[in-house]
Amino acid sequence: MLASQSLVTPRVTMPHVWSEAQLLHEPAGEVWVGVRIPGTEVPERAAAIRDALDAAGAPRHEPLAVGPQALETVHDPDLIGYLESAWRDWVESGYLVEPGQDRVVPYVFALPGVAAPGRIPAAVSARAGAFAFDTMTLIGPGTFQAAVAAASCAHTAARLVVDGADAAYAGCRPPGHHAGRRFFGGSCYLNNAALAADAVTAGGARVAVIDIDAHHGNGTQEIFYERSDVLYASVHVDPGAGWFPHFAGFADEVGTGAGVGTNLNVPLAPGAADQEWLAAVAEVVAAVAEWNADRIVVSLGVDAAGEDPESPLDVTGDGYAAAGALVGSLGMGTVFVQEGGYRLDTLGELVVRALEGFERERGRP
Ligand code: SP5
Ligand code: ZN
Repeated sequence: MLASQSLVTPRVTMPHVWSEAQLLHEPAGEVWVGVRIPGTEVPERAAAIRDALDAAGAPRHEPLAVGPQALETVHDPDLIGYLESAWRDWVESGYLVEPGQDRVVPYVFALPGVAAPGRIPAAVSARAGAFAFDTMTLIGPGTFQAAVAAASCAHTAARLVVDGADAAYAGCRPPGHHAGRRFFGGSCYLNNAALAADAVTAGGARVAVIDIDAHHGNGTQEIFYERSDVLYASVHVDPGAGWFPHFAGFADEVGTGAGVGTNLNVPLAPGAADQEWLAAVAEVVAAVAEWNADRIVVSLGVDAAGEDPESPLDVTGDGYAAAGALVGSLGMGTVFVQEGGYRLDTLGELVVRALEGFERERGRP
């Protein structure tokens, strides 16, 4: 064997779809209760996951750029157009100088009753409020390019699975599951997992999105709420106990219209650890099997880990490996899409543990 080849058996063999362009998004903090604080969704997150997967032997794939047509399967063209132009308009309007704001931040919000549906303000200062649901999801010079790169990773991973791969992992960053058809927030701009899910419905497949990020994926839920061919099932910290995204993620949200019965929320109490968390993941996996899904998209956030700065759950590396195995037991083509996870010292290894658990259950094809 050549010296340059690894002597270590790969721990992860599925393709890892990754683009360096995802590092171009520098949120430079977040505005929380009106105060600019250091952000948690930093480029170092993505680099840490990339490096852990490289070390685990996962083969890297470059994504194919996703175009507007694919993005418009899950997003309103107005949101895409806004995100594309927001930074340039902000600069041209002079806000970098007066009042001296170096990121796009909303100051008014288009709540029902305040704004007619679809209204986009003339003032650039007000425009963000037509689409943003929080003040923490800032837009800078590289944000749109990085968000499109992340979406491209998800879409390419989905294509690999449609073309017959057993599984693929998309190292998406910025994350996506809080972005809805016409809104963004929660550090998310474009919904990577929803894009992957829509792509794997190819050929009429029934698709289940299993969301194990610590937070409820309110954007993914909203996008598929009326669809009968996509089941959204999520395990997350209870918004009723005071946790982000605050307004959605409750157990009584079951879908609407044709989508009734295709939305499942399993909220957990703050402090829940492996035992309760895995019981909830097992409940969701059983529901997915019962529903007769053909393909799976996993919104893989690792922020449910103990001591993650953004969540009060207490899941271990063994817990993530067991969750990966539970998903693997479904025996279906699976697209993993990265969501949150903010402990820079552990998040790469947690992702590896989840994927390794999945592949071990599958007998490493
Ligand atoms: C993708 C993802 O995991 N998004 C979750 C973002 C959750 N952000 C919630 C922020 C709540 C306020 N945190 C302020 C911490 C101050 N110490
Ligand atoms: Zn999260």
